[in-house]
Amino acid sequence: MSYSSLDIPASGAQPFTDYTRWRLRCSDDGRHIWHYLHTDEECKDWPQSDIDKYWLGLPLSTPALPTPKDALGAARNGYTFYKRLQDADGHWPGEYGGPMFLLPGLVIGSYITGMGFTHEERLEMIRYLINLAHPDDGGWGLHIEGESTAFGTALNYCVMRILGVSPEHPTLVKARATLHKLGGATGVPSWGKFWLAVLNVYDWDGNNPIPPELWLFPDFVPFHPHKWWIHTRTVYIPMAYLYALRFKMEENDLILSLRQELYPTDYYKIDWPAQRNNVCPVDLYCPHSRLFDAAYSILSVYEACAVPPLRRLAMQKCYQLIVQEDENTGYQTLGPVSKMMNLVVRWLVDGPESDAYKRHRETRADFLWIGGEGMRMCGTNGSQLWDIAFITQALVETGLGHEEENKESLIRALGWLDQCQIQQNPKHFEVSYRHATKGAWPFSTRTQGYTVSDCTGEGLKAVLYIQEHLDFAPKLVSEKRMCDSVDLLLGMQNANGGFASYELIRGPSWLEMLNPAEVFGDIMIEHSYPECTTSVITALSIFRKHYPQYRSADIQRVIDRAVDYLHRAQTPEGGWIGSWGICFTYAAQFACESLALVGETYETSLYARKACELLLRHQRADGGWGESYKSCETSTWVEHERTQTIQTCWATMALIYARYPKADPIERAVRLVMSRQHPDGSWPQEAMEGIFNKSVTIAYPNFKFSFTIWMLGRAHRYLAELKIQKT
Ligand code: LAN
Repeated sequence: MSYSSLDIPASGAQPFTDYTRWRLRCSDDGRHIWHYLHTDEECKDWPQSDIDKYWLGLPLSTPALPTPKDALGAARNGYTFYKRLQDADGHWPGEYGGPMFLLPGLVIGSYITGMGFTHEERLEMIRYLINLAHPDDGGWGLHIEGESTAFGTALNYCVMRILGVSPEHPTLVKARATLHKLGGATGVPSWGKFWLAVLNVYDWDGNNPIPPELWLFPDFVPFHPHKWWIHTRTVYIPMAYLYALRFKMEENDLILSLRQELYPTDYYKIDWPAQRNNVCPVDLYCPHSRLFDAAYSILSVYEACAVPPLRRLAMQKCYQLIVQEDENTGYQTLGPVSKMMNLVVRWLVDGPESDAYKRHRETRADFLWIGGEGMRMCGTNGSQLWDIAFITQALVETGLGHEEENKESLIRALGWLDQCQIQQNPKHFEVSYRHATKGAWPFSTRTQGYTVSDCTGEGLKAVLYIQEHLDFAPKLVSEKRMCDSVDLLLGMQNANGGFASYELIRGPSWLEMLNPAEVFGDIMIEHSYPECTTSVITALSIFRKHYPQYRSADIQRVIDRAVDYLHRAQTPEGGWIGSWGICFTYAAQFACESLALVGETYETSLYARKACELLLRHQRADGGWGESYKSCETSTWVEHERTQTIQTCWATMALIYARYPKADPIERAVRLVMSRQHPDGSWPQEAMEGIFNKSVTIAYPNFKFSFTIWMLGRAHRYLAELKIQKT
């Protein structure tokens, strides 16, 4: 298959499609699919909703609300606006973009397997890349806030070309010059080398070995891949399969041309084996260790004499794991990278007529999102559970949930939370090395179906808040189902007392020295994370208040050990390093909440006091806080050039949880957050909120509603309490 060439304007400022024709449909268990309507008739039958308009960046006809008199009034206005963005099924859809290495997998994988895009999707993906090209040098980075890298630039260059853009388009002329300045595509990191090799514009000899035979070792071997972090192993399974085959798509004119365009030197004279460890310095976050180099020299020798029957057996095992993963997740798979790699394998083995291919095509749409700048690929099939869990807790805690006009919205949200809980273990459970899922809440949807410790914690809390605090709420989630969720959480504590993301830590920490991805940190094994740990502590603490008889001794023991971990994880300055949100402000909010639930506050605990003092040292003259994502890269506080509303909310929530005794810093933060609110109750989008693998930012645009509303409502109550105490 090839896409026809397109005549593309130089600027992406104006949409390439008619934005009044895009519609988001949420179906089943919270699937998000954007449709483009072709006729006026269709548009009349399916009018554009506020949700569509908001996410497309079109103006909403929202009235200016009465000027809020106090923080609670501002929170109320915030929810009056945000309620419009709730889907009929009860959840809040949203964009989940940020990484710039996802669209390449989507487009290259689709190109290879002959899976087309609609004309409108193509146009808006191209526009997205035109808009996201770095304004100075025209390249693309690892994520939307990062500087241009060889990875981002080479791979997104291919995307534009595959989608039909001429190499003479000004965006590509500029990007190509930047790529050549960075040394060309030979310097892309290993995941880029993989995709380029599959596309047949990079030689397989330029890749370090990815032997599928690792899966044939007995499970107890310390480096067995089932002990790796689940994202890493899930990506390496289809990679190993395709590496073993040295699969590459057939040559065509575009490929021959890309071989000229991507390299400053003659493609046919490149010394490929010498490129295996060639990574452009700008791209490099996690350099290879000596152990890595030694292990890969051995693997390279093995590669030259790999035994065919063993290799076939290993490939069979990988294929079987791929099928199991597809079936376990309704073809969503764990994430967008493995999704597209699994598709290539299923296309190769099962063929384009197979059911697997069709299911992959259907679910590919779940990862596409159209926003103001064009169409992007999301980091998962959405952040549905994560977003609904925060806003519902915020509504209950601020008291807004008790207000008549919000009751129906909360009941709908509870309905969504109820259906989202996973009630069985995966179809292929132990055989595919999965952790139990019975009782869990996932990050996105039930069908995607992965247990995440903190998503389970926050999901359980959200249900408890609504069902136990709102007398009008039905008890949709039974006690038994909450106990399932508690059982699951109790079983997820690591030996160090902390909680990891999807599973228990399975592998030894020295495995991190074998991280082959170069651009990400800490991806080889699970680690305990302060945020995941604190969500579990808070969930268990709140659960036992309502159900004190259930496994109380186990809960107590787990909480004690988790709090001990949290104490140990605090830095000497008084912070916790956030791994999934930026950064110290994010982690402080979670940590202070859990400390407070076990009775540790500013007055009673040195840990809470140090946390407050650290935060106060960073409060700015305007009353807010602002941290750059570089805090996560360097594990030290790096100021952002602008104060960030959401981080201001996280820091203030931390102070409130810790019961910081002075009103002034909280009042100043409240004023800052109120000053940023629009007259219709909404807040503008600011910098990226989330992070993963130390180096990649990711968007949580719904946070600008949940955490603002939550903080303002809580601050209102807390400041009133402080006043009473004073008098
Ligand atoms: C996420 C998103 C949510 C996040 C939290 C729940 C916030 C966290 O507390 C636990 C880890 C988790 C579930 C998480 C893990 C890594 C994800 C899935 C992501 C950051 C979203 C995208 C990212 C995934 C790895 C992106 C694909 C890239 C690869 C390197 C495979």
